This record gives sequence, structure tokens and C-alpha cells, in this order.
Amino acid sequence: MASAVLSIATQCVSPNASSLSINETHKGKAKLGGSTLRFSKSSGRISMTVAVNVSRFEGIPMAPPDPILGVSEAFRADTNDVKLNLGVGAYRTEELQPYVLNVVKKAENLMLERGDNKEYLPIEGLAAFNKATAELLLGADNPAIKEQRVATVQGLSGTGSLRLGAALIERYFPGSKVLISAPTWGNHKNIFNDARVPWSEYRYYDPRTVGLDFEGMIEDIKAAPEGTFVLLHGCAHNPTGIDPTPEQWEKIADVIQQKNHIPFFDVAYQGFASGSLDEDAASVRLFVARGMEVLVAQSYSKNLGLYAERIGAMNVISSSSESATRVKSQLKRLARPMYSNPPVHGARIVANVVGTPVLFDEWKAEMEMMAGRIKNVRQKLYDSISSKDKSGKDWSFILKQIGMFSYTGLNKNQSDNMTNKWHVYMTKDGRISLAGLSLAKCEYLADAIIDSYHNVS
Ligand code: KET
Repeated sequence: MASAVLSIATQCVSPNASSLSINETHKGKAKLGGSTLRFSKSSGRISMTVAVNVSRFEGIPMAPPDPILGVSEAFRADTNDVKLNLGVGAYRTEELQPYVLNVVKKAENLMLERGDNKEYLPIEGLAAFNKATAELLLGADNPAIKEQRVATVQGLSGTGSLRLGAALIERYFPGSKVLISAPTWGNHKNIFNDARVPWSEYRYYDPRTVGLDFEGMIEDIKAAPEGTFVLLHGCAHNPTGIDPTPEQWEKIADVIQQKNHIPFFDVAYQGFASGSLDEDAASVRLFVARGMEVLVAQSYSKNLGLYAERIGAMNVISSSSESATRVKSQLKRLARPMYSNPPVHGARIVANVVGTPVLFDEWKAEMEMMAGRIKNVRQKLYDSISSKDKSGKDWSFILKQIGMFSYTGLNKNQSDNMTNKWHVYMTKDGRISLAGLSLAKCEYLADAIIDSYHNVS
């Protein structure tokens, strides 16, 4: 509430005030509309304070809903039983219920038995987690790890780790730009904008082939000024579900190396693309094996289902152990005033799962199960659409895409129709999360897509 102090002559006191009483202490109060007027009298003059109901935050406009997480909010508000949430990339069971992995429950039981405490972690996070996460990413016997060239700092999942990497770029590479794929995960641009790191886009998706615009991608990476950071999705590109082939990765590495660029990998789906942790890290490992310096943000939201635990890591693979040590010290310095130190629970779960061979094997089996369920609904969705749609349109791109999502090619109006008419909640770029789809709902979804595609322009 803002206040304004007015000093006015007695005869100017508002005649419209609904009540006005000035007592012996020469003070009074009146209500006028939504405002409170306070009076005090001295030497024949009345001074009046007006407390106006105008917020100091008047200048802050309403923010739009988040393009991804806002979809879940809208979904929750819909009371229709047929509703389907294909917005956020979060794994659901065939019954469309959230899923806590058995290995996670087992790791948590271990933690309870041990009576682990809740002391602060060091700024860089849990040592056992940092070791496990770098090994999972690069392979335990990677020379970069042996030579201590990897600076790993536990981060607040993928997003927080990317944000930390962005802060490092902003501080130590002023003016450097980040190249981002077009399209990309909606939050990438926000992350670099908020860190004040300029970015521009490289071509990635070709709507004509519903595939990778490899030529365009290479041209744009080549055209960027030397020393540009190139943001790459390690596997299961979000939102397109289209990844470069191993041969294309080699060519991408060639250009990045020639131009002295710095690759910055976002690895949010390790294990979710192919079902294999090693295969899904092949892109990152290829760059590291060439001796290149690489940044990698990791997330355990999807592959270990630890969405709300906010567990991930920022890794900088450097060409010497000395520079890795210096980089790590600066990552810690950036983290300390942002969030001080990271949460321990998810870090212990990951460390226990990766560090206990029986649990590690069980995790791989559960991940294959999750990736397998998504592959099954992908196939069923394709079968349903292609048998129902008599127009001759080729829907085979659904099968070619990998990971949690299908990039349907539906435009904003068509996506709106999916939600408004069919109660199918999805992002406006036409992405659907197959992780939120069941076999039982494939026919319904096929009807919704066919209607939206053919009947809405
Ligand atoms: N990178 C990519 C490519 C990504 O898709 C996500 C999450 C993240 C990083 C970060 O996830 P975190 O939970 O911070 O580790 N994507 C899903 C959820 C979201 O938008 O936050 C999504 O695209 O639906």
C-alpha cells in the first residue's frame, strides 16, 4: 500500500469523507472509497495522509503461462474424464499414473537403514554422486576421468546445470554467443536470456522431409564466429525426436573442431533414446575422444524418474587437469550465491543406484521397460492413425522419431483444436509426449490428430 502525505488547510478537508472524527489528541481517520485518510491537527492546520490501495508492484505485468509446465496447469483445471496430458515429458504407466522406479525405492530404503543425515553438502555436491555421474556419462575408464580433466559440479537437475554453464559462459566468455537448434526445448532460450548470454539458431528440423536439415545445420555452425558455443542435444532431440546418425555426429564434430567452437551438450534423456546408457552417450564420448573441450549438463529427471528431486550435474571436460580444477572452483563460486549448495536426497539415490551393481543392473532393466512401453505406444499410435486416415498422408515419421516425444507437425490452431475439442493437452508447437500415452488411448488420440490435421487449417 502506497501512502502520500498532504498538508492542507482546514477548510479543504474532503466534505465527502464518510466519517471524520478528530479527537483530543488531534488525530483522526476517515474511509474514502478504498483509501484510508489519516488526519492530524496542529497550529490550526490539518495534515492529511492518504493511504492509497495502489500496489508497488503495479508495474509488473502478468506473465504468460509456461509453454510446457503451463499445459499441466490447464490439464488439471479440465473436469472432462476423457482428458489426456501429453504436454510435459514425464513418464506414466499404462494406467497413466506417475511411476517411481523400484531401484529408487530400494535406494531410499538403504538410505533410511543407514540413517543418513541432512547436513549441508559441499558447494560442488555429493562426491559419490559426482564420481558416478561423470562415469555414467563418459564411461568409467575414459582417459579424461583418469587424467582428472573433468570438472563436475552437482546441479539442480538439467535446468539448473544448464543455468550454471550459462553463468560460466557469461562470466568468462563475455560476448560469446550460443548457437541453439531450431527448434529446441522451450526453456533453453529462457536460460541463456536470463544469464545474459546472446544466442542465435542453427537449422535443424526440415518440415519437408520431417527429418534433420543436416546441410543447413552444418552451414550454420560453419558460419558462426570462431569460439561459439554450440548447444547440442546428446540424444533424443527435444522436441523433434530426430537425432543425427553416428556418421553425421562425426561431421558435426569436424566442423566444430575446425571452427574452434565449444560444444555444450544437454543430456536429459540418457538411456531413454535407445534404452542403453552407453549408446545414448555416444555423441558426447565421440567429442571427448577427439580431445575436444566439452560442456555437458546432465539430468536424472527422466531416466531415473527423479523429476522433483532436482538432481543433475554440470560437467566441463577440459584439456588439462589444472584448468579443470580452476573451472570447478569458478563453478562453485557461481553456485554459492545462487543456491549455496545442492539438495542431497536425489544425489544419494543416484550414487546408490549407480554404485551398487545389483541396483545398477535393475535400473537398466527398468529403463528398458520404460523405453519399451513408449516404443509400443509409438507403434500403436502409428498403426491406429494409418489405418483410420484414408487420405494417403504418410505418417511414418512417427516411427522414425525417438525418445519420449512425437513431433506431429500440427500447427498452433490444430494443437488448439486437440485441446479445445478433444481435451488432449499438448504444447503449441505440435509436440506430444508419448510417455503420457497408454495403448488404450491410442485410437482416441488417432481420431483427434486426424480431425485436427484435416479439418483445421
Ligand atoms: N533439457 C531438455 C532437452 C529437456 O527436455 C528438459 C526437460 C531439461 C533439459 C530439463 O529437465 P530437468 O527436470 O530440469 O532436469 N524437459 C521436459 C520438462 C520441462 O520442460 O521442464 C519437457 O520438455 O517436457
